[in-house]
Amino acid sequence: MTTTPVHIYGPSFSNFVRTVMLVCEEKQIAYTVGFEVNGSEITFKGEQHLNWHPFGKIPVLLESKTHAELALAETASICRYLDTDKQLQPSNSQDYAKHDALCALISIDIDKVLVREYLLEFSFPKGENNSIRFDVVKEVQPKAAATIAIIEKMLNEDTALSSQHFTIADALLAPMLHYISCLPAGFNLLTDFPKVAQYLADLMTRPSCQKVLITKKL
Ligand SMILES: N[C@@H](CCC(=O)N[C@@H](CS)C(=O)NCC(=O)O)C(=O)O
Repeated sequence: MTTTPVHIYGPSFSNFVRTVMLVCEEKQIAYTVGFEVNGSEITFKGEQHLNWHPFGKIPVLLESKTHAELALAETASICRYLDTDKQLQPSNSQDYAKHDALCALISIDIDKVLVREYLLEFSFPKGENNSIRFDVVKEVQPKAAATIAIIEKMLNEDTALSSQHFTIADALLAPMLHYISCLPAGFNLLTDFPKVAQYLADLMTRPSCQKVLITKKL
């Protein structure tokens, strides 16, 4: 692809930034990560960021080539771009399409419940004096558990997740599940879902996951 490292704009604690980091690790693509680009801090949701991503989301992949500069938004699209030899995606066209749909389900619906509605209340609490609103957590918990149950069901079926081959779908899901597994007892929903717990344990044997999925703070 390129000898100059790609840059992943965004903080390394973000689940989606971690997804791109995992893909870079798996593919041995050199990368840097953070809000600093070429020595300058690029303000989150500032003019430059909004030029790269109209909704000011992260990550944005930045790549400099001799003749062109690329700023690419949207995690799954970034991952597909980096996966030039398609090693992280099924080759059969139907399986390829199903994997693509799975990536959308994970990055839209699963992320919405597990990260936006559940995990973020622990990491960026919105209660008084920045305290965790346990009433909010308790209200969302059944929905979050139902979402993990959907993943458990997927693991019983023939999906890209259940294969032994690491895919972009795994890279999308692993950071979310890892953060859930780091929650205190009673909130770590994985304990009720043995297949999901085993799936994460298997992923955590990979050097990429051991390197990227480290801190507990989202
Ligand atoms: N559809 C986007 C979603 C990315 C996203 O939601 N990123 C979060 C951080 S993990 C973010 O930018 N949050 C800030 C915001 O929504 O304003 C993608 O798949 O890349």
